Amino acid sequence: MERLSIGQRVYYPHNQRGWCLGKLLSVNTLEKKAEVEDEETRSVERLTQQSLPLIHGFMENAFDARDPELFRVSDLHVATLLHCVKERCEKMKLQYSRMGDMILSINPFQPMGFNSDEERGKYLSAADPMQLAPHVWQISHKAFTQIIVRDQGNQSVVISGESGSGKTENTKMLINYLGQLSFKHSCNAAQRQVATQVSDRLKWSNPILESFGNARTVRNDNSSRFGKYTKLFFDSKSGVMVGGEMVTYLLEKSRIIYIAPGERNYHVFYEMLAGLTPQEKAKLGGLKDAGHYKCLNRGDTLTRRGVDGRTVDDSKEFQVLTKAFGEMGLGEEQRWGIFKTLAAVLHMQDITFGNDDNDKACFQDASPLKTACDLLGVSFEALKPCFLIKSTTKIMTLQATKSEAEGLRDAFCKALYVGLFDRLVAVVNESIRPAGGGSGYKYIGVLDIFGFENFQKNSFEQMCINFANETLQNHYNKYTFLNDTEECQQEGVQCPDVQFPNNAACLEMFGLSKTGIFALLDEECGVKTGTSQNYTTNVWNIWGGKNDYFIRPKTTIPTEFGIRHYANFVSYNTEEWLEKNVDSLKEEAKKAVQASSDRFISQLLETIEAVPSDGTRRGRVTVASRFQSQLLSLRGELESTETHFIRCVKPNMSAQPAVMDNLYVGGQLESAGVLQTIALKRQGYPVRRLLQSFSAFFYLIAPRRAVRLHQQRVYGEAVKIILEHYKQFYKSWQPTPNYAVGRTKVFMRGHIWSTLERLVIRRKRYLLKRVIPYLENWA
Ligand code: AD9
Ligand code: MG
Repeated sequence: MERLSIGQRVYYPHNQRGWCLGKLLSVNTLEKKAEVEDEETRSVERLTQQSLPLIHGFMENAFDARDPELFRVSDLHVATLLHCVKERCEKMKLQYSRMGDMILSINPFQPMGFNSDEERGKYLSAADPMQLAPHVWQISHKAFTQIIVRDQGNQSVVISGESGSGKTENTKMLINYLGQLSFKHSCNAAQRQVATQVSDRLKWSNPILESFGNARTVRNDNSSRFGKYTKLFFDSKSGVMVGGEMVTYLLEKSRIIYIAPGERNYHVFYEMLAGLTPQEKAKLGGLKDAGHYKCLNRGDTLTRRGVDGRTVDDSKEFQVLTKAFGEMGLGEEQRWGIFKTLAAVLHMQDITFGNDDNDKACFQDASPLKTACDLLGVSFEALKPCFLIKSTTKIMTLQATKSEAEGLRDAFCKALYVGLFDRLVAVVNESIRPAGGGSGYKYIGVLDIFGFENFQKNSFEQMCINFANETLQNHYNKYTFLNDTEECQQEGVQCPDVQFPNNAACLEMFGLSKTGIFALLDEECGVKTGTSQNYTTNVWNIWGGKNDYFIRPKTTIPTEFGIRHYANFVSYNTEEWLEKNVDSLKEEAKKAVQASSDRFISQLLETIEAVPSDGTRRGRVTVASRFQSQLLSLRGELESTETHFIRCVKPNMSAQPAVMDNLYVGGQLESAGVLQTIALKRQGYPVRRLLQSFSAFFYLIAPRRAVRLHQQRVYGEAVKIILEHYKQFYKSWQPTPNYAVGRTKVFMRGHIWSTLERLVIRRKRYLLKRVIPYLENWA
């Protein structure tokens, strides 16, 4: 525990309310107890052994909430940072702060004036937008300047934060701004046409991809259930955006069949059912309302809230969607192909199976399948056996049980939906791809991935999502750390041995080629008799007690294990992982669809891998291995660019504007690397100031020689003298090195800066109280 005095204002950790401010009433070091009077509630809180060492003295003037640069918070502690951010969010109603080169964004959960088109215009027309208040637009501006003005290499923007923290909204703003910048740079009609066309198409791709790839979850009413990396190509001479390209990652398939309480299926189903006319619904096999379908109503939630906090009108969204189809060049035939596929998925969910005399599956009601086949233009006779037969070899045919038949039906629905999603991404790509492909152009890549998730029950999807976030975190750590080292080298300052938070061992545990958590799953999938329990036992045996990130649960039933992710501890339940890891679309089903009389539908399953009829799984590309290799290439891609980071924070769980939950946000600041970055800087030299501004700031308390040197503009020497001078008086400045004077900047530890700052403040107060009134009287 720090040395604290009774009556002092302190931050203390409260179990429910996170870091709070209070007055220290008593401390009993022998019994390891303390009492604090909370400033907000006025209640007396008794602190025990665990929280006692965490009490942290409140420092006056530790931060100025009006200052958007969080690195200038002089007391680098999570509580101080949290209170600074809280004041900016709650009192000043601000969304963005700066952390050096990064932007920290707190989801405002309401439309804000500073995000308006008018404000954007100010950034676009400013001589130097970096001088304006922090905003994601500055990241766009910076990335653009790097490739167009400074002729640097390709750029990327990584937007991270947990689910519902505002990544997707920020991504849209970033891309939109780049489109505007491109337009601003176009000098003739032809260029203007290209610039407008590309950014319009990018804009219209949003309603399509969000309808098909976003859904309401308990964390976010518009949660992205896929990752998206958008590359925007620029003509480096003119600065005009000439096209784009999108890569998507791992759309969550299970949602098409199963949704948890309080959640919805993909938006498009509700939008379509709300927006189609009764005649159109009749044409689609007699579609009913969303409430009718189990796969849509199971979550007991049929609506969602929009950006303004009000319930979204799904039928209006449907109009936007159909307009977007038109803008993307999708004709009537293709649009109907899309609706027919969606309708077929819904109808097929109504197929019911029963048991025949041999306890094997038979259709109880096959009419929904007939309807679906008619819509898909697929032969009923060809598709029917795909649900009833498990495998066929030369020797025998194995019939499916009732639950296996249901599984085969669901796999078919998932394949259709994922195929449709992939097709739409391809349509978007075709419409934005630059003439001749992207080679020869510089690009800015923007990554908006599904945020870190921790539900009550976490399955395979959550593990993939969290693994992706873990991978990005690793990129962030390395990147920040290396940048730090680089600045030291440029300034000719020796870098202290900085320990950066390294989650490499966690990533390795997932990715090792034979014993990794993913490889073990693939191996189990290759075993005919494989089960998720065997898989879990293997994971327990290999990783239990051997890796700090792995937690083996106390239970003896092997269906669970826990991972200490960078953001939080997550307990995973491994039921159905084998099925989820292997695409189980049957080859015959794929062939039946490929033979469809509808051209659009016949091409839908091209990207989907199918299982051979003999039922073997060995040697096939699994979901896990595909996802891993996708992430690996994304990683390589990011490493080849200059990355800019935007850290998004969700202020509270209930999506309320301007309310910050200390405990929740404190956790995010700590885990998202915000504090790790600061801690990292703290181990090194967190405070870095230009020599001139440092010597100007401490002019009032500088020894005479330093003042003289400052006047002669020999700032480096002046700074050295100031620091040497005060070093004599402060024990805490030992042992060295505590500071270093570089070529253009002075590097120092936080306490040196705060000591000097206190001295300056005291001197100013003295002057204000004593000298100035005296001078005034005298005048
Ligand atoms: V997830 O990982 O995809 O589940 P995101 O993408 O981080 O998540 P998203 O951008 O979808 O979160 O934001 C969640 C919700 O917060 C939005 O649907 C809006 O209702 C709200 N939001 C986010 N950003 C803003 C904003 N700049 N202004 C107003 C916002 N509301
Ligand atoms: Mg999102």
